[in-house]
Parts: sequence; C-alpha cells; structure tokens
Amino acid sequence: MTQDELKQAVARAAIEHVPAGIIGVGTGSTANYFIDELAKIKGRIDGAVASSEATAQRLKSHGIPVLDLNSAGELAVYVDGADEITKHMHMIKGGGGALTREKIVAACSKKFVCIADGSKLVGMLGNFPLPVEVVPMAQSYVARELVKLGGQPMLRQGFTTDNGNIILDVHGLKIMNPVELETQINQITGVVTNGLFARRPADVLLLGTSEGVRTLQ
Ligand code: ABF
Repeated sequence: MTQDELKQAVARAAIEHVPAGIIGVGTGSTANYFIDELAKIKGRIDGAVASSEATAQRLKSHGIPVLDLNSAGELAVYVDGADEITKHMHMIKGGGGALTREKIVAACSKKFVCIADGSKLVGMLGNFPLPVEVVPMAQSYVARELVKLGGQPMLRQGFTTDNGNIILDVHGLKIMNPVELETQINQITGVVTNGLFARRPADVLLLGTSEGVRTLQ
C-alpha cells in the first residue's frame, strides 16, 4: 500500500470514533482524507470545529457546518494527524503550521484520536524538527533560548501562521522527556505554542500498516 492509501485507511477507521454532535477536526493530508470520509456521514453530526483556515475551507466545501469553538463547549472527540508519535502517545505536530489551534481544539476535547501512517511511529521524538510558534518581535530572543536547550532553530521561510506569527523549526533535538521539554519551551517569553503534544497526548492511535489499521490506546 502507498502512504496515501495508508492515510485513507486510517481516515476511514476514524469514522467509528465519531459520535453525534460537534467534533474537532485537524489539519494536514491525513486529516483531509478524514474530512472526505466525514462528508459521507455528515448527517450524523451537527458540525465541526476546525483547527485551521484550510480545514475550515475543506469542511465547508463538503457542506459540513463549521462552528466557533467558543460556542461549541467541550467536544467529544478531536481527530488529527501527527508528524511523529510514540507508543506513549506523545507527539510532534505542527509541520503544517497549525499547531496552536490544534492544541487549543485538542485541549477542549474529551478524546484525541490520532490518525497516522506507520512511518509516523517512532521510538524517540525529535528527528522531525520541532515547530515553535513565536510572536515575530521575539524571534531572535526565542531562537537564542532554544539554542540553550540544545536545538538549532531555523525560521520557516515565507510562512505566517493563521494567528499572524512566525514558526521556528528546531532541529537536532533528542527528546527524552517530552512533557518536561514542552513545559520548558512554553515558558520562554514570546513563544505562543510548541509542537510537542505530551502534556495532552493522544488517547487513541489508529496506525496504518500494510497488515491493516492497528489501534493503540
Ligand atoms: C497536522 O498535520 C499537523 O499537526 C501535522 O504537522 C500534520 C501531519 O501531516 P500529514 O497528515 O499530512 O502527514 O496533523
């Protein structure tokens, strides 16, 4: 199976986790396949909260109502992809640049269902550069602080987040303690969010493999 077929398979499997009501929907190519599957059962839900402008557009293009998080209350489930995930359900996210809204929607959701092809499961996080969303005027200061933590931050060129900020992609980190590093980076003044999702990990991982979809929880 190709990587795209594996993504489609986990997107289909995630539909079993969709209850009636309002759900949270993530960003990226795997989440896009999920949106396409969701469109087939859209009559079962009241609508969706989107983690990015791109996801909102795709939901709307399928006729799925997009709702404001502030009026939606707690969501039963959030479905999204990841750039890396461990068996402990800790993730690096934000390769698509939507990490802040993804983390907000995840925080508001009772259950986080991560959908990923098998290549995303890793023993240790950090091979994928860790995205950090930063208020533009703090770019140099935050970069210096990230170097002190052992990383090599690089500005994501020509990219502005949905919130009007920049992204520093931090290379060279070997992340032994994701919960601690997530907290440390969040404490740097000027950081909006970092792409470690360890304090609020996934609850279920649907992993696409050539033998079928594995469920880890
Ligand atoms: C979102 O999409 C992001 O957090 C992550 O960066 C990315 C994964 O992309 P894809 O599904 O395209 O591999 O979940």
